[in-house]
Amino acid sequence: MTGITIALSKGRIFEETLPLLAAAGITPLEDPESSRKLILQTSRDDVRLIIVRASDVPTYVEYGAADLGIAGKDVLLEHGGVGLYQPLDLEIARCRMMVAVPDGFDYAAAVRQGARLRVATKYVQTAREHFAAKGVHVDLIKLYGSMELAPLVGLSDAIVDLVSSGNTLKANGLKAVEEIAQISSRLVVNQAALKLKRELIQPMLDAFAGAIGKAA
Ligand code: PRT
Ligand code: MG
Repeated sequence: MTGITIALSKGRIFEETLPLLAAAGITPLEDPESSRKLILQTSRDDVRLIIVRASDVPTYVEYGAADLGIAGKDVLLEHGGVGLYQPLDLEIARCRMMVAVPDGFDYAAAVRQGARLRVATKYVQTAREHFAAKGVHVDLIKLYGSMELAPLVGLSDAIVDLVSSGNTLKANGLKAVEEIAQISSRLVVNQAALKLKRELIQPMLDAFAGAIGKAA
């Protein structure tokens, strides 16, 4: 393919990416929420979008199945970012990766006492590094979603999850006790594609860079 393939997930990343794409003259010809297509043509003959799971974006770009992708820092931390060039923080889909526990749980005391904590999360690698750096002993339990449920049914003492408004924690009787990372979405580029298709990719990077922070 001589054109450019951009991998992104539907939902909040797709929505918040639209103004950035528009700045590069790219308008999707279909809406991924209503269309079942996974390859979307755009207003530009030389650009197509592929719709993948948020956590799969780095994989498509790493192997060159997509030239560019847009992925949350959470996903990139967990993936490791091997083989990916990350030129731009797009400042979209912002949130924080936090440690959270039930309202009545004294996290600071548990840490002080050197207690061994069971932590449920989708972000096993990132959580392992975080707690190791703090010298906190943890048993990590891998989940694929709805982490907030785990402490409520005795699966874990704590969770590591993303928090934006805090409403999900609150609704489930949980509180955030520690920040692991500030999260926003990044543009990722396949390193070989950047060399081979620079005349197509560079103007796109410039257009995205010029549009960051200007969307509503
Ligand atoms: O949904 P799916 O399993 O396919 O994948 P995904 O959940 O990774 O995708 P998606 O589209 O939900 O999220 C894509 C990216 O958006 C993530 O990788 C983050 O970088 C970013 N993002 C920003 C968020 C949030 N904010 C967010 N609040 N991703 C998830 N959440 C969830 C969070 O996990 C928690 O369950 O929203 C809930 C908390 O929200 P508040 O507002 O109640 O605090
Ligand atoms: Mg989701």
